[in-house]
Formats: sequence, C-alpha cells, structure tokens
Amino acid sequence: MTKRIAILGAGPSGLAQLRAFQSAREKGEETPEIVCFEKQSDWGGLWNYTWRTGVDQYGEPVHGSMYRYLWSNGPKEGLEFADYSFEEHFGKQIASYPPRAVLFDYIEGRVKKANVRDVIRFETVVRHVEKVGDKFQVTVCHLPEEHVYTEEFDYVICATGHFSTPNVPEFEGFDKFPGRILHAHDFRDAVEFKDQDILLIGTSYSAEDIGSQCWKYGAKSLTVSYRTQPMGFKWPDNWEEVPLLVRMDGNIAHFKDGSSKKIDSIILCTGYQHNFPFLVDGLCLNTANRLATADLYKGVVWVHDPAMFYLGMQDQWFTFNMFDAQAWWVRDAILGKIQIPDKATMEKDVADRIAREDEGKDDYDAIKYQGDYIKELIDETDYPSFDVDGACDAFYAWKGHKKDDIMTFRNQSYKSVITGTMAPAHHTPWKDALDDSLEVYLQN
Ligand code: FAD
Ligand code: NA7
Repeated sequence: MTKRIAILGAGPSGLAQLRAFQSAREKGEETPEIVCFEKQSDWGGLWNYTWRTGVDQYGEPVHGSMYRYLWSNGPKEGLEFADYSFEEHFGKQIASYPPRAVLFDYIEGRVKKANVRDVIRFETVVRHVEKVGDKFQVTVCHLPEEHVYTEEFDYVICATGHFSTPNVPEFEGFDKFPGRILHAHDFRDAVEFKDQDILLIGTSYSAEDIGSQCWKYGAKSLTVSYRTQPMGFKWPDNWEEVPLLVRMDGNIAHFKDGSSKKIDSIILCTGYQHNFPFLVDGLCLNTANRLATADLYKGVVWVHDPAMFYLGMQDQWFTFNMFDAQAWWVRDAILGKIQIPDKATMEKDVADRIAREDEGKDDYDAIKYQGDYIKELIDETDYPSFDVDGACDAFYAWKGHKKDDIMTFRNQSYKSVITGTMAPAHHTPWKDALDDSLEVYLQN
C-alpha cells in the first residue's frame, strides 16, 4: 500500500514541501501520495493578498495579515531559493526590496515550473486531526459545498503559519475610545490614516513597518508605545517613541512617564499566537515565537510522534530558504534517508537548541544562529548548497542600513548569494514610490 502524506497549508512552507518531493521524483525516486489542503482559493499563504478582514465569505477566520504597499522588510538576497534564483524567474536581476506582488510572483514561479498545483485541494479547511492506531485521521471541509470528509494518512506536515492569529491586549479606556482600534492583522491600507494622529503599540516589525507606511502615505503623527524598550531608530520629526500606554481617556492617551497625546486611531502591533484549533492535544505545538521552538527535533519533527512534522514555526530572520531546508530534510526523513532517533535523543536536541539560542546576546547572534541551523539541515540533504554566511552578511548590512536611516534602507542593494550578481538600485526611492505594482517595480 502506498503511504500517504497530508500537507496542511499551501503558503511558502507547504509549497517548499511540494517542491521538495517533486525534485526527488524528478531524479527518479518514488514518493508517497501527497495531498495538500489549503483553505484559501489560491496558494502563497500570507503573500496571497486579501482585502478581507475578520471572517471570509465562508465564516472562516481570514488568514491574511499582509497589507497594500508592503515591501519586503529584509533584502531579497537573504531569502532567495537556492534552486530558483530571482534572475531565473524575472529574466534579469531586480532591486533588493520587492513589494508583495513581486515576491508572490517569484514564489509562484517556482511551483508553476514544478507543476504541483494539482495535488492541492483549495478552499478546503482542515477541521480536525487525530491519531488512531498508526494512522492520522484528517477531517476537512470543502467550503463552497460545505462537504465534510475524513481521510487517512501516514504522515502529517503542518505548514499553516503562525502570523495570523493576533495577540490582542486590552488597555483601560479602549471601550470608550471614539476612534478606530485595530490589530496589525486587520491593517490593509495606510491611506485610510492620512492626516491622523496614530498610536501604535509594540516595537517589532509590524510597528516599524505599519508606522512607516502610515508616515509615507501622509499620517499627521506617529506615536509608538513600548513595553520593554524603544526601537531607537532616527525617526522623522512627526514620529516619537513613548513608554507603555496606561489608559485612554476619551481620545487622550496617557503613558507611563506621565505624558499624554490626542489620538485618532490605535493600531495594536502586538504580535501573533501559534494557533492550531484543528489539532488535538498530543499533536498540538505550544511554543513561544522564538528561534528554537519547543518540542520540535531539528526544528521540524514533533518529538511526541515522529510521523508528525511542522514547517516554518520558528521566529523568522530567514524565511523561504529556511522553509526549503526544512522541507528537503522532512522529505528525506519520510523517505527513510535520514533516521529519526529515539524520543530522549530528540528531547535533548530541543533542549540544546534552546540553550544555544539563550546564549545569544543580540540580533547578530540570532541571525548567525538561524543561518547555522539552515546549514545543518542542508548538509544532510541534496538541497543545493549555497553561501549561507553570505546571506547572513546581507542581513548584517541590512541592520546597519536601518540604523543609518530607517526611511531609506530599502534603497540599498545587495549581492545575490545564488548567482553572484549585484542587485541594481531601484529607480525610485522607497518613500516616493507610491505605486507598488509589479509592472512599475520591474521597470529597471
Ligand atoms: P503562511 O504564509 O501563513 O501560509 C500558511 C497557509 O496555511 C495559508 O495559505 C493558510 O491559508 C493555510 N492554512 C491555515 N490554516 C489552515 C487550515 N486550518 N486549513 C487549511 N489551510 C490552512 N517574510 C519575508 O521573508 N519577508 C517579508 O517582508 C515578510 N513580511 C511579512 C509581513 C507580515 C505582515 C507578516 C505577517 C509576515 C511577513 N513575513 C515576511 C513572514 C512570513 O511568515 C513568511 O514570509 C511566510 O509567509 C511564511 O510562510 P508559511 O507557509 O509558513 O505560512
Ligand atoms: P512580534 O515580532 O512578535 O512583536 C510583538 C511586539 O508586540 C513586541 O514589541 C512586544 O513587546 C509587543 N507586545 C506584545 N504584547 C504586548 C502588550 N501586552 N503590551 C505592549 N506590547 C506588547 O510581532 P510583529 O507583528 O511585529 O512581527 C511578526 C511578523 O510579522 C514578523 O516576522 C514580520 O516579518 C512581520 P516586547 O518587546 O515583548 O515587550
């Protein structure tokens, strides 16, 4: 009997898994039967933009957290696929910080070439996964017909992402605030906030980037409230960082240092939760958003049941190339080319990874840590070897460019570690480039 694999989700991680198996078939290897379940009507995960917020047309929580005018928040040279370069896809080298539509096109190009779309069941949400004997029972719903059915699998690979279920704290006075309060997950268009005084809570990527978008598209002022420490960039004149919000009094925000400010809209950039409502206890990952996740041997094998895998559950410096490294490794574990050790050994591996991450002092150590993790995985498979240290160097340079000027770092260019080519400078500085369409971006 052919073994069966269920891949949950067709975002960059799930697609990496489909491509990994296809590349083995291309080399003449036999692979198990694969079914990929995707609740949206198209692939690409977060990169598949939707205007919707809240629930979708079927009453399902909207997965998308991306917004209009989003440009890559790190250089593309840090995420390039080793088996499919930007130059191969676009027929030329392109600038280093592509907008969302350009990256979506790139992600899609590789899987179109691999011809893997027919194993994806779109508009099919995974509702329940449990283990009965040595088989997984996967219950899904084909949303347009409300058709619920269960199929049996030998392996489950969960690739449903972890930047979709918002973490939404409450502050005193929110219930009486006269303006709009939203989480970053529901932010779609900065133009809505033109001429407004905006309060952002949080100091990580979402706060930095959503604030920058609002600044670029004409917000009157940006006030960023921090819990632990400010981001500390050289912000424009109408941007300030203040301690944590204590309470709202009507439309007046009061902060921990006694200062206050009139506010029109509040955007909670307070992060996301790993959330797998379809997984029973015993299969369900429960971890903080960190580089060394809980309970995952090699960052991918569920230590409590090694027929269950997770992709992309780490906090992310590296993205697409890390998902590839994981997907190729998981493929070879399933194909029996890599042996998975006993539970005690797996648990020790997890503990060691956590300890090593905790030893890191700063973001530079964290980038190196994740780069070393990628190297460790790709050394054990036939994923095309590439200069991971060179990709780390691009991230180190990026950190420096942000420190120099947070509103111009996206004008910088880096060298591809896959093709060795330098990216061209973009034709328009990021702050003046209001049209983020693929056609306009590619005019270099
Ligand atoms: P996702 O992209 O989240 O895909 C998961 C897929 O699983 C989705 O298609 C979803 O519909 C599906 N799914 C979920 N639940 C179910 C279910 N129950 N049944 C069936 N299907 C389901 N990374 C970068 O490299 N550069 C960036 O500039 C960048 N910007 C980002 C900006 C934002 C606002 C966010 C939130 C993230 C950003 N990221 C960025 C990181 C992002 O996490 C990765 O790029 C990538 O999308 C992760 O891929 P994934 O496949 O693991 O998860
Ligand atoms: P992150 O990176 O998880 O950051 C969450 C931020 O929210 C962080 O600054 C936290 O502060 C802050 N936070 C969380 N809870 C609270 C409360 N209760 N009060 C105040 N501040 C809080 O999420 P992002 O959305 O920025 O980034 C996620 C991904 O999206 C990222 O990979 C990007 O590529 C895009 P802390 O520092 O813990 O005090």
